[in-house]
Amino acid sequence: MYELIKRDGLAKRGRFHTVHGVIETPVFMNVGTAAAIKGAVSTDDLRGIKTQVELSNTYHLHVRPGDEVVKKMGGLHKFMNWDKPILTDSGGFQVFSLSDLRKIREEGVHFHSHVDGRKIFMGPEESMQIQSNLASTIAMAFDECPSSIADREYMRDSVARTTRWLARCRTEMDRLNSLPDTINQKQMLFGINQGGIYEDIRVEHAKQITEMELDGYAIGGLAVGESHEEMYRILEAVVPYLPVEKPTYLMGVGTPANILEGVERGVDFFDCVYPTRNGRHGHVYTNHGKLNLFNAKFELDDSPIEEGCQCPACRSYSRGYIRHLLKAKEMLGMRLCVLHNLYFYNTMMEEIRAAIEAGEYKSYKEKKLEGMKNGKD
Ligand code: PRF
Ligand code: ZN
Repeated sequence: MYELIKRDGLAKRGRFHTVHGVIETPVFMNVGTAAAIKGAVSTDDLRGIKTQVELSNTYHLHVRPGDEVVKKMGGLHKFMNWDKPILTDSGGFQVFSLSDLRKIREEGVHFHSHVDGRKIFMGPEESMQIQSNLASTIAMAFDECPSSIADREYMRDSVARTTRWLARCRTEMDRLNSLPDTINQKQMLFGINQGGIYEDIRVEHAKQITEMELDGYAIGGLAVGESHEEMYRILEAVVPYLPVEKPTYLMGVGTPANILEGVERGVDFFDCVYPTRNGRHGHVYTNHGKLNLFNAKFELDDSPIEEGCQCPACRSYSRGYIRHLLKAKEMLGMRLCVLHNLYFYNTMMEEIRAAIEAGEYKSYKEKKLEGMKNGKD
């Protein structure tokens, strides 16, 4: 159940109630694709860096260790020792981005595993069954994420199929939630809006999926190669057609600037691999822009990544030391950068929520963007 607490322009400050606790929104979900945050970050670490929601992937966990294994181990929460909300992505997007030799049919997608090449079939029912076995808090609908350069005709057909798949997801999720041996019988389902950069297809699809009265609505198929301006244009076109009394989730987005712009256009949930992936490469976010800690100028720098940052890296270590760890390929180097980056994102979301509550979102956003731009290194 989503509670809208305050609006500031289109920006929403909300509270999403789940069986695994409350999510304060806007929120950034921390990505742990295979039930692990890359960079040797434990769930205990997550508790210390303001993480509210962990995100894992249906496709990866189905391939390894297998969703049946996770179910036998008591579900994802118990398996990874995380009792707060978990969102699982449906597998649709990962199948399209990771596997080759895939065939899309009305019943679902036939493809080869990226681990051992074995043949796998996944359709709406399979995706729901896997997510039910994982027992996440929120399951995502099985969708097709078409290429950003798909033509109108392909996009129309694809979106129509995604809508039919959504109806099947809904039926299957209702059935699974009523079974006695289902771990989370209150599993929620979010629908996903598609339509590429075609505003009319997006809006028509948004109207159709909104009728299905799901627990939330995601906007997929963005940040797949189109420009930032195009992404913002699509958000402006489609968000007004999604219900304000439900959460809106912009999938796989993005940079701090993308998130600030998304919030301004009414988005509640975000997720992205940037903080973890960049951290593993020694790229760290600060309020004065991004730093590359491999840079020689940090060799004798005894200040923290960001002055005043309360993350586990900045509280104890200098840029110079972390640079040394990264250069020596010590795992601790990556780990500290990932912890700092996730803390940076989660703290920015906290600031965003406070700014909306204070009715000062626009000025907050502009100041934040200006700072990150000015200090560009
Ligand atoms: N669909 C699903 N997951 C996603 C996307 C999508 O379109 C995207 C696109 N940015 C990221 N993750 N199911
Ligand atoms: Zn820090």
